Amino acid sequence: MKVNPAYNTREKLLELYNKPLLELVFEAATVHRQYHNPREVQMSSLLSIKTGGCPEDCGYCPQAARYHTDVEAHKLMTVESVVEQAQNAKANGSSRLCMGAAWREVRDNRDFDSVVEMVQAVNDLDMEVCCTLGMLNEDQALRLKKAGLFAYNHNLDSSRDFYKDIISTREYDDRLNTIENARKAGITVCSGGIIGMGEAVEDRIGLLLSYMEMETPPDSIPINALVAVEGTPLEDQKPVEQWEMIRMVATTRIAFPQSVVRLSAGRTKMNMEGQALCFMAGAGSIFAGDKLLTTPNPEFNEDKAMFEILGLVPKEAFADGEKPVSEPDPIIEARKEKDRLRAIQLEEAKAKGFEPRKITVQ
Ligand code: SAM
Ligand code: DTB
Ligand code: SF4
Repeated sequence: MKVNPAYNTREKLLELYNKPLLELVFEAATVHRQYHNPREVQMSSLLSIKTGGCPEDCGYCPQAARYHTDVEAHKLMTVESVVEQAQNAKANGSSRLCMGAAWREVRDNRDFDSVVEMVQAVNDLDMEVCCTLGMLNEDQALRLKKAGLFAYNHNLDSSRDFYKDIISTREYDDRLNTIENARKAGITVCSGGIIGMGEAVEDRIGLLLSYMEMETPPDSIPINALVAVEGTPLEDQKPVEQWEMIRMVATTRIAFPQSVVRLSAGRTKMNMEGQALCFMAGAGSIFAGDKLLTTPNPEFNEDKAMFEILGLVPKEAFADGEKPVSEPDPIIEARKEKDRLRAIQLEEAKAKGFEPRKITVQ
C-alpha cells in the first residue's frame, strides 16, 4: 500500500493531522509496524560537494548567492576527498551518503563527470548514494543511474500555493519534472518538504497531497524544520515546536505507509524525547554527523547515545532496495583513454627532446 486510501483527500488528511497528538502517534506507530522494523533507523550523512554561490532565490537557503550569509562558496570537491568523507561517515555508522550541490541544474560538463565518478566510488563502498544537484534531465538521470545512484533528492518543499511565496526562480512544475526524470531512469525518489517557513497547516497538507497525486509517491520523504539562517529572507521565522514536527512525521507516515519518512533538518532544536516520539511515529532515518550541508546538526556521539537509550539500531544499506550495479561511464572512459594517449605522446616527445607544452592531442 504505497498510499493510504483512508486519507486521500485534503479534508481527511487535515482531520488526521489535527487529531489528539497521542492518538495520532499511536495510529502512525501502528502503520509503521506493518511495513517497517520499528527498531531500525537509518543514519545517513550529508556532504556539500559544491557549496554556495547558487543563482536561485529559495527564501530559506543560506547558499543562494543573492543573500548575505556566512556561507563561504567552495568549488566542487575532488573525488578523493569525497571518498575520504564517505569512508569516515561509514565508519561512524552511516549507510547512506547524500551529496548536495548548490546548483540550479545539472550541466553536462567536467563537474558533472566528476559527480558521476563520485557516485561510482561511493557505491563501490557499499553505501546507498543519494544526490541532490538541482534540476536534472532524462539523459543526466540515466547517466547517474548507470553510475550506481540509489536515490535522487529533489524537494517540493511546500504546497504549490505557498511555494510561490518562497521561490520565484523556478516553478513547482519544474520540480515535478525533475522528480519524474529520476523516476523514469529507475532511481528511487527522495522528496519532501520544510515546515516552519510561515506556511499554514493547509500548506503542509498540500505538500502531502502533491505526493498523493503522483503515479508513484516518493520512496523517501524528508521532513525538515526550517533552519532559520541569518541573512536569508526567512531569518526571523521562529523555530517550529517539536510537536509540529511529530505531527508532520506521523501524518506523512500514515499517508505513505511504505515510504521512508526522514527526520531531517532541525534536530538541534529538538530534545531526545521529541525525537523519540518522531521515531515512535515512524521516522526511519536521521541525518548523522555534526553538519547538514552548511548548518549544524547533532554530533555522531550524541546520536549514538540516543540510539542506545532508545534501543534503536542503525539500518543497513540496501535494506529497501538492491544495490545498483555501476557501469563504466563512456564519457569518463573516453577521457581516461585520451589522458592515456596524451601520457604516451608526452613520453615520446620528451624522448625526442620536445617541450611538453607544445604537445596537443586530437
Ligand atoms: N540545489 C539543489 C536543490 O535545491 O535542489 C540541492 C541542494 S538544496 C540545499 C536541498 C534542499 O535542502 C532544499 O530543497 C531544501 O528543502 C533543503 N534546505 C535548504 N536550506 C534549508 C534550511 N535552511 N532549512 C531546512 N531545509 C533546507
Ligand atoms: C533534505 O530534505 N534535507 C537535507 C537534504 N534533503 C539535502 C538538506 C538540509 C539542509 C539544511 C540547511 C543547510 O545545512 O544548508
Ligand atoms: Fe540553490 Fe538549492 Fe539553495 Fe535553492 S535550495 S538556493 S537551488 S542550493
